[in-house]
Amino acid sequence: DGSEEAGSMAGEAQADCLFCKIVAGEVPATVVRESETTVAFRDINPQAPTHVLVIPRVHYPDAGSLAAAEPGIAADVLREAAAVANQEKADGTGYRIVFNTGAGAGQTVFHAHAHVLGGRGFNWPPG
Ligand code: DGP
Repeated sequence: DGSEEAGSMAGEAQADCLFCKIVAGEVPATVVRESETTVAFRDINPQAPTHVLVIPRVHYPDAGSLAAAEPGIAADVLREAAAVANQEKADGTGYRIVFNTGAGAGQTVFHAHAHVLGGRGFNWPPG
């Protein structure tokens, strides 16, 4: 009925979201890949020789809500994550794709993102 405020509509850019600002080019980032629906850029605090974040251009707070609303774009994020690993030559030795979901799991930026980590070995269980 048009009563929903524009700023709160699903998938729309959020004025206070750091990753929406990176998508818009308002905050600089070292972009390594782009697609129609995603942007991939280096993490500012790398935890491995390859540490790239793949984000959807649309705003959803986490990977699960993205997948529920936009399954095609969630698949794009996964495909781009694998393409980053290949581009970084991290796929030969194995790499890790991580979606921290919720503060208790270490999520600090509430715009869905995949961490692509590679270039070293990884332990299981994770910390
Ligand atoms: P998470 O903790 O899963 O929400 O991951 C958020 C990641 O975002 C964290 O590894 C650090 C990274 N990060 C935070 N601020 C910036 C930024 O301004 N630029 C870049 N490139 N990465 C950022």
